[in-house]
Amino acid sequence: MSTAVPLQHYIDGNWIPGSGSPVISYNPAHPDEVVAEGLQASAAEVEQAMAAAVAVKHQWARTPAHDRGAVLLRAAVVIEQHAEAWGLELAREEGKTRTEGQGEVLRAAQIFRYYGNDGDRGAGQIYASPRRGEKILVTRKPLGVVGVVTPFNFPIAIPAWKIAPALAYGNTVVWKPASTVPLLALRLAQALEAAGLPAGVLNLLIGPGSMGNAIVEHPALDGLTFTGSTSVGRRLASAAAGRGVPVQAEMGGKNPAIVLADADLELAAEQVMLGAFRSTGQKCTATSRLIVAESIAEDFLAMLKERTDALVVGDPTDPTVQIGPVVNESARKSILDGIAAARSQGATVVTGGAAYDDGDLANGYFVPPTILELPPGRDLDVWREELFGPVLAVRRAATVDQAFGLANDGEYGLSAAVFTQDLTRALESVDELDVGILHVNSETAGADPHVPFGGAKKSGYGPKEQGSAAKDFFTHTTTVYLRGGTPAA
Ligand code: UN1
Repeated sequence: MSTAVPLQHYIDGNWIPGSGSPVISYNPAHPDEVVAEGLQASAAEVEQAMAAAVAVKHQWARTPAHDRGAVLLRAAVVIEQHAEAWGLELAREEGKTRTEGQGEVLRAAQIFRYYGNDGDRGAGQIYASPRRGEKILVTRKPLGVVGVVTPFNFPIAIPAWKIAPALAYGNTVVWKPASTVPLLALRLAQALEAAGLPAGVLNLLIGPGSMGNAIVEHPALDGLTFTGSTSVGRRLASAAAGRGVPVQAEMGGKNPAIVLADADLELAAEQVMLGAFRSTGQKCTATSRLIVAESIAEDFLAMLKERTDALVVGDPTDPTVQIGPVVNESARKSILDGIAAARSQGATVVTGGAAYDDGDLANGYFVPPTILELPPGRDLDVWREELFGPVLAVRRAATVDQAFGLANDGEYGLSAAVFTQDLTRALESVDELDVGILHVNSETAGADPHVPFGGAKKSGYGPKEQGSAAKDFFTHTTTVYLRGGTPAA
């Protein structure tokens, strides 16, 4: 068994112990094993971190974009060099598999590389002027001090896709990661320190949820980016908006996969299984609803059940394991309660559905991959409420229109997948499905750094993330009406 890693905060270029109450992260596969521990930051450290970020904000904003990008590119190299070790730590602390953990670390490196190179791309636009002797330039400037609040489920990739553009476009950062899974936050800050990021430009505070409030209420805050639960996101977004601070919040999802009668069923079954159960369903983009054409439903559900039952559930650091635990006891309990409620409301269990009752799987925070079919024509909570675990709710649709209608039925609109080989149907789905991300013949999760990421409807608030959307959020424009002297006659 490895020893616990000491947790520290990174403020103004120094690693310091906190002065708050203890913070301990556990291995969710073996809850008696401590992964990392230390003391939380308290109000005094929030103050120091904000002051440090304010003190260097003009200097960092004035640093040429190329030089800021060079720091990010060096950080990408450091992250990549540690992919195996940090991926294993991620698996031990969060519960996703070792392969996924390593993949996530490499994804963080890819994101840093993308934004690192952005310093050498365009920095604005030039427009013609209706007046002779004038050009109109639209230039970009950083917001200033940005608060970054990140969730447990992608403890390095989500921070990367917020922090890399924030820094690339000249902002300084005060970052509060989820305290349930804090270790990879230390690793990312270490990578940036090793890459030569100047002191104060990034400040990391490990603390309780209430620290998010302290950051958003701080008078020096110039922007806030958040990913996490809908309830916390709405609270922080409204606090930020109330103070006139630009805010970006990525929140819940209840993402449907639609399998039409003409789909490649083998491909669809594999992708739906991966979308629903990879990372133990703990992605805001995970597939949590399946809408299957009535005529192929029996065959498709049998194929899906067979694949699901073949999944190896266990300690995610074991390379043969495909599904790890959920993050902690309260997550396990709320997911199992959601399954029990669905069953008592009349859902049929296709597979899974009951807690593990002995051995390692009962001791760790494991939830079996579960598929529940709703009774015909009835609406259940499991169709609408995000459980953030390995639970897939199924309904059958008699027509394509009904399938699209069921997919749009809900307050969220993050991602959707549609499985069909009919181009006409695929194109219809682009028009009909009210989502931020649509996958045609691939699972609902997954996101590339060069294109916008975020949801429609209640899944997101404010500008989207990644690609050019990140520049839109992390900068504001200055429109310059530029003239020289009197133009020649
Ligand atoms: C992915 O689909 O690979 O919190 C990333 C989340 C999302 C990230 C999803 N913001 O799960």
